[in-house]
Amino acid sequence: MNIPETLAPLHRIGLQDHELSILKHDPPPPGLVTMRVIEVQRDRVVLHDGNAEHEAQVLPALWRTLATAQAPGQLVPGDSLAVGDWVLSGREPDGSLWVRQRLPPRNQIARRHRDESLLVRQVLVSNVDRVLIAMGLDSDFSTTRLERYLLLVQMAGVAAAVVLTKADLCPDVESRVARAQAVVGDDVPVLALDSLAEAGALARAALAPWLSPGQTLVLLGASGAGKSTLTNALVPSAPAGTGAVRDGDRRGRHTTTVRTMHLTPEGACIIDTPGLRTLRLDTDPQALERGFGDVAQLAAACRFRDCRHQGEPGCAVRDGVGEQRLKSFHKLVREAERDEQTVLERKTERGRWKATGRAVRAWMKEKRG
Ligand SMILES: Nc1nc2c(ncn2[C@@H]2O[C@H](COP(=O)(O)OP(=O)(O)O)[C@@H](O)[C@H]2O)c(=O)[nH]1
Ligand SMILES: [Mg+2]
Ligand SMILES: [Zn+2]
Repeated sequence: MNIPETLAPLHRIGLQDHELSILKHDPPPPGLVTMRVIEVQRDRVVLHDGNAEHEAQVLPALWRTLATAQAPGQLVPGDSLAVGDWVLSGREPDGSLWVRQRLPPRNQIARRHRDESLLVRQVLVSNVDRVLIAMGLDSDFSTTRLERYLLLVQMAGVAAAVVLTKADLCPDVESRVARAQAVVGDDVPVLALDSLAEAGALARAALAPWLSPGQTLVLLGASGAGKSTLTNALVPSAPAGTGAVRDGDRRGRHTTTVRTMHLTPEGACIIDTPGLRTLRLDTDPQALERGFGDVAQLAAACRFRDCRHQGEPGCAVRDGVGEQRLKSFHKLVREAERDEQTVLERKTERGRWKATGRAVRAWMKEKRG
């Protein structure tokens, strides 16, 4: 990649060919500067220009446009600025910095989230090269959760690795590593480590293959999995919140939107995230089957083309994949179907109210003459 000198600082914070070609093709208007989002709060963001951090506000029109965006064929609307995004921002005469545009992301990791009664799409992080799925080898260990996180990552088209933390607390590391490896398949690396050992040196060595300059990594996993501890091991200079000061001064529900990017000494960008209480995949049943590669492959040999692999005669999937695997698949399909149902019902309901409203107005008009 041939980087113009002016963009060199951005390369240090993860700028890649995708953004470079956008910026070359469509240079930012005078006064607007390209920066990366490293933290998102409810009412403001923190940006990095490759040299320093800057607090900024976001134009309400940009929030609105993103929030109501709905990709074609997508069930649930919603897009938002996320950590990892590249944005164009400019300073006002009063010195305040405003985000005006977002460059189209190269990828997004998003989940479906129920916000009060509405189903929305919530972007967790954008423009990442690899997701490290963190899971503790203690009581946090769960192969079904691992399966779900892996699908989230793979369906976003992003590479994954599984980092099993707290190896020091687990008496049978090898068998758990083997179980995790069996769930994720041979193409996804699985490693076990003790993030606290040798002041984090062990963790840094284990993750070295993914820490090359300009790489963006994100840590995902349940609360308590050891994500912040690992971040601290990788970024000794900028401690992430392990329940310490940085997290403590953030209030209430705002905390849940904070995802912070740090630079490692090797030059990689690492994004720590808060744990997700629920992880609802943003997908439909058809895409889900494609996501379960083994199911999709076997399904071609089922006798019925619309086989649901639930005991139909001549089902190749039922015999070919493990019982647990099939159970996970059906559970996720049911979840996706329920979401579809919810959205359709709400649409019908809205339609009914509109029709009632029209009837009432017509009746009133008639009465008034
Ligand atoms: N013994 C041990 N404890 C760990 C390890 N990784 C994390 N912890 C502890 O697990 C707890 C939760 O870790 P934290 O990083 O805050 O989890 P997060 O919620 O995923 O960010 C903390 O008390 C850490 O000290 C590890 O590899 N070994
Ligand atoms: Mg944490
Ligand atoms: Zn079948």
